[in-house]
Amino acid sequence: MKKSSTTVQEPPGAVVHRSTPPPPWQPRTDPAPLLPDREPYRVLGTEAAADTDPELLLRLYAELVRGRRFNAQATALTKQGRLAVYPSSTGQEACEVAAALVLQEQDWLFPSYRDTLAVVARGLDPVQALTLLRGDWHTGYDPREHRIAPLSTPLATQLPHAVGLAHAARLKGDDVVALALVGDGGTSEGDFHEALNFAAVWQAPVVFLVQNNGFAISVPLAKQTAAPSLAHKAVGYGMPGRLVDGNDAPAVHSVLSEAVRRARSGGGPTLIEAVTYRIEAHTNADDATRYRGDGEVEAWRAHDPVRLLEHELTERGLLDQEGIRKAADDADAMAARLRDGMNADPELDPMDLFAHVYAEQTSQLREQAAQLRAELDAAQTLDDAPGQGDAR
Ligand SMILES: Cc1ncc(C[n+]2csc(CCOP(=O)(O)OP(=O)(O)O)c2C)c(N)n1
Ligand SMILES: [Mg+2]
Repeated sequence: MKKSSTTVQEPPGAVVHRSTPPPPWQPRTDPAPLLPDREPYRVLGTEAAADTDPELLLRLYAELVRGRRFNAQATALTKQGRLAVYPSSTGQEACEVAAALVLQEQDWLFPSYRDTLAVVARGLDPVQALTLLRGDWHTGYDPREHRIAPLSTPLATQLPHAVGLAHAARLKGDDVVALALVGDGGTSEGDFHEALNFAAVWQAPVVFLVQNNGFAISVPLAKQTAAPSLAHKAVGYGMPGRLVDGNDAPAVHSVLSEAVRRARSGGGPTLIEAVTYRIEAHTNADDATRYRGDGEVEAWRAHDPVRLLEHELTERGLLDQEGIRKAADDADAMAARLRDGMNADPELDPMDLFAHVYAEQTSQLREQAAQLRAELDAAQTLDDAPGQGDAR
């Protein structure tokens, strides 16, 4: 069949679209160096272990042993009614300890509710560190004095704060790095996105450490994200993503140190995913047997951060039975001090509930404060009345 050809007549004044190639395109930064390695970085059991400073290994070991003991003691205090709630970091001690050790005094730590150990390893008094979880008084310490932000319960809200502080410090010319800790579940929050986006755009001196402990309460990672790894998320923001074995203390210390160094020297933020496992339940109020099997827990117990480092140190003759006992004794002494501190009833003024919340109190809070004041005064009058003290 003969093809008919038609000629389209352009109406007068019509814009004729001619296909021309768009302006040349290329990625704004090369994504290859931002990508995490295929395997989490490890030091223990590899050649890198021999290059690690023995003094650092011993320091890490002592802190891990104290950390393990701290977790056990804090959990016991919940059973004794001395602590309202405790989210244990048993199994995650390597991340906690390394996070505290890589920071300099002028730096800032932004912890979540699971990071009491990092806060204590940074030097905060353990009783102060547990004040919030005892439910006694706001944060329990002065964040500015210790350069430790409050232990954040609302997920990921500490991340934009860390970025803001780091950016402000840079604008002022202060030598400050912010290290922000967050869980795997926290990476699904909008605050995570906003923090990482701003951090990269501003090249803020901030490091994000995601402790991927496998769960957000009962939600496993597979239901949390379809990303190849949490570290891969970094690439979308234009910062490097690093993957590390979160139970290998010198490995976490090394990856964190490098990121902190980079941030300090103006190289911008890093996202680090530490692959670890939450050995205990989410908190003492959770029953983990309802959503995971013993086999999984046992497999991770065999990759225990304390035993891994202990093995390395004993193999290399840097630690003997006496050293192991000494570390355990030191941890026991810390636990005894913690027990004593937590068993002492704190002197509290209930009116403090209303202080330090708003710069200007709302009318509802003023009303509630007045109501509480009246109730406290009435109770006091009753107490003061002769022979009436026991009548209430
Ligand atoms: C904004 C917000 N949403 C929900 C919660 C309730 N919540 C408390 S802990 C938690 C799981 C968090 O899991 P992950 O970030 O992995 O931290 P992990 O507890 O494992 O350390 C959730 C959903 C919360 N605290 N804050
Ligand atoms: Mg988690």
